[in-house]
Amino acid sequence: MKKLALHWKILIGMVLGVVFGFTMASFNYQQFVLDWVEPVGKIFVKLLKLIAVPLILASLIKGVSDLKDISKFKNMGVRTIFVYILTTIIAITIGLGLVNVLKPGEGITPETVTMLKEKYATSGKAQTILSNAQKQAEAGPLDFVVDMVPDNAVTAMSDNKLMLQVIVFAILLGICVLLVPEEKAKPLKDFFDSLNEVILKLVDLIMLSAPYAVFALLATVVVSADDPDILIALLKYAGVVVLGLILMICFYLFLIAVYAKKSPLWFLSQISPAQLLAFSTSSSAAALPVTMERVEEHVGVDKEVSSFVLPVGATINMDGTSLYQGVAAVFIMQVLWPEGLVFSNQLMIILTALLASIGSAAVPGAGMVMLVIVLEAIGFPSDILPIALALIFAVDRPLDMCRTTVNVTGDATVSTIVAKSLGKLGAPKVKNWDDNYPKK
Ligand code: DAS
Repeated sequence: MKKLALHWKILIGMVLGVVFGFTMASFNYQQFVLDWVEPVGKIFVKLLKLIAVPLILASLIKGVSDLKDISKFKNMGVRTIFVYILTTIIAITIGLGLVNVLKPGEGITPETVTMLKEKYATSGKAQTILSNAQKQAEAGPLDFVVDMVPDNAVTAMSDNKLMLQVIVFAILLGICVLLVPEEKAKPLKDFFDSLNEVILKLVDLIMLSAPYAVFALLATVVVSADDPDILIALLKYAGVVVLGLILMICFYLFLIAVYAKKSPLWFLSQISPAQLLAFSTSSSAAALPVTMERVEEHVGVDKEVSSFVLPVGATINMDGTSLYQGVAAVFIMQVLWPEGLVFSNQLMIILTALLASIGSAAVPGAGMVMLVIVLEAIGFPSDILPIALALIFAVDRPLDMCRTTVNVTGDATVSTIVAKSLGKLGAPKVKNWDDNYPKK
């Protein structure tokens, strides 16, 4: 029997995980899942994060040093940042258009607001998000640039949240490899070349456990979900976010068909393992090694492009997050602060959600922390911020899974388009999905 493709195995793992989660919850065995099943998912995410930094370092240094000259790198950098900003602005605009037309906030009754306020507004999670957001808000306008510059290579590589510092360090090193005489640079280039290959093989190895890991991750999400009545009250809001995210995926597929001249369905099937991991882990950083492996080996994007575009995208390009922030900010105003629904605030949301998505870390729940920045920027009353968070908290995790999937899809799309524009989009290195994976 033909071996089942990896993405089908992952999908089956996810479905079984959801079924298992609901079954265990119906028999009140949530704690069993949290004690004995959740750790499997946590180990898997830790392994993926473990290889993210060395993979970025190796592939970026190799990618930059493979460029014939620095002007090519500059050219690629400008195109990448331009397309990233453009897709993010389009994402926010789609979100704002939908939330203003469909008005999900108008269906929320005062009783629902009271119920959510009592349940979440004083919860530790809401306070944590507020305090994290406060730290972000106190930062100066250029602090995020200063934070990008590493002052210690080891600490930069020790914390996934400092991924931008690793990228800056790797780019500097890669440029210097270009500048020193070939015979001096060769040993280092060869080292990072082989390190990159070895780590990509490690990605393949880790991915063999993906179906079991997503089973654990999805079962955990299901047993940790909130009471269905709250989820139902927020269904219209969640539906508007998901509809916007689906439109964003359609926009990406349009770009793949028109600019990259590739079949959208083929493209989706090639990157689907990365999307499924993004969905299961709610972390672009955790999915990054798989996104890089799929885009390089299964889509055919040259390493010179993917090694730069994807790590940068995982940290600063979050189209799904920015769309969600646009919808959430207006939804919250529709329920709690209708007087704030003026056109100038909508324009301000576009600017601040763009900056907030750049500043959001590629980890679960980051988008909600930065949403507070967006709300504060439009003058949302700070005394009801905890209630605003309480309003959307119950459905944030499933929406985070969806928006992270769009974040990853956007990065893969932009890397394919930039590669095509630079003549660096070739044939996939891997024909069949399992060519990569160690044979039994
Ligand atoms: N979970 C974040 C990511 O990894 C996105 C978000 O929180 O909005 O992309």
